[in-house]
Amino acid sequence: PDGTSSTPLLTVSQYACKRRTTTVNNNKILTDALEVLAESYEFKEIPGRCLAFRRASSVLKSLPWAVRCLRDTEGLPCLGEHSKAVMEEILQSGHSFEVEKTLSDEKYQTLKLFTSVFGVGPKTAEKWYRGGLRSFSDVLAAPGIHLNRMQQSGFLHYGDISRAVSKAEARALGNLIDEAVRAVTPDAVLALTGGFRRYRGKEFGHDVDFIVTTREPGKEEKLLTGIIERLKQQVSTLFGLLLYCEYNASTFDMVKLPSHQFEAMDHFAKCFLIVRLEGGRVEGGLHGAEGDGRGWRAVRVDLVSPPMDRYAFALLGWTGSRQFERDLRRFARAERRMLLDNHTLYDKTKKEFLAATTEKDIFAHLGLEYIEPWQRNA
Ligand code: TTP
Ligand code: MN
Ligand code: MN
Ligand code: MN
Repeated sequence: PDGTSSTPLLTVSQYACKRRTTTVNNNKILTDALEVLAESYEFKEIPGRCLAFRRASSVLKSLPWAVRCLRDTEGLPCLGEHSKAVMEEILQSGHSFEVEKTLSDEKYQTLKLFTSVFGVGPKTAEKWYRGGLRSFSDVLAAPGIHLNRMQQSGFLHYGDISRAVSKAEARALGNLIDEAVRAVTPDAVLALTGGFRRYRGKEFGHDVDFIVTTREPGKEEKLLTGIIERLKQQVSTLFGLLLYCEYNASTFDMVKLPSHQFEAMDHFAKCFLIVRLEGGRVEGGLHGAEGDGRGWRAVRVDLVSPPMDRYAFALLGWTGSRQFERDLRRFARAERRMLLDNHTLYDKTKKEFLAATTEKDIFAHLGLEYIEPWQRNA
């Protein structure tokens, strides 16, 4: 190497599960732009285009160097003509006309705002938009709009739960959940998953995700309901700890083959919570309408409870990132004739389920090099 070229010496795989992606993003200006377009095609329900922009963005995130001109990207996978045109414009002028137009588009802005509320997905956001609603006050004042319990909590705690969760807050929550878990079953297994398992350098997440299970077969569901009961009973300075709780019972059925859908929800018992965390004055104090003059904040927490023999699959599936998971499944299917989801790995050639007790077992079954959680930020 003569040091004059910044092009990669090693080939970059089209699969995120064959790349190492930390939270250090050397191409943030480009990936932010591509993700705006991905999101706008998601709102428009054009999944193919959405995915194309997400893949392009993900490849750029994995690069240990900054793209300076389009020539630097020669040989990189997943960069289509459209993505390249957007990149070229930004590299040359600092802006992309299409991205700026999208960002100033009323529909994009409104759907982005509405989907930022806990419990409001693209379908509901679209319906509200078509009904002429443009702001939260429009929604809250509109006659005939029924908000479900989740959405009501989403609006009630909007300021707090749209504010990033710090590592210190995630740790405090871990202690709180751990205490509840120990009180129910001393031999339970509790592990941090989701974004906070992937971040090393990065300090913030949008919620805190945990896997909880027990070595006693069939007891994992009771464990989860036990933890919820315990949290409900716990009071801190006159207030309950649980501000919101949606519990989904297990619909897990071993006979089912892994789903072909990428975004399919898994069938384990789980709950989506909003927890009241005391001592919220971490990292520069509280902000926003809710924050002033209080010593607490609301935090989103997810708990999932797989049976112990499904633990490795659930951990791998919940650690993310979403793009990493999509490509793990795509790789399994296209390159190995295997079906992977949060519950199982099925070999279509051998017609058998492959057992795993650790994530490493699953990577090995797939013939993939092990990728550490903090390298899965695809
Ligand atoms: P999220 O908590 O939504 O995302 P994240 O933790 O990766 O990032 P953030 O900091 O923004 O919270 O989901 C975590 C992972 O769990 C994600 O890869 C998707 C997966 N997941 C499932 O597999 N099944 C589910 O039912 C849900 C809700 C998530
Ligand atoms: Mn998360
Ligand atoms: Mn998220
Ligand atoms: Mn989550």
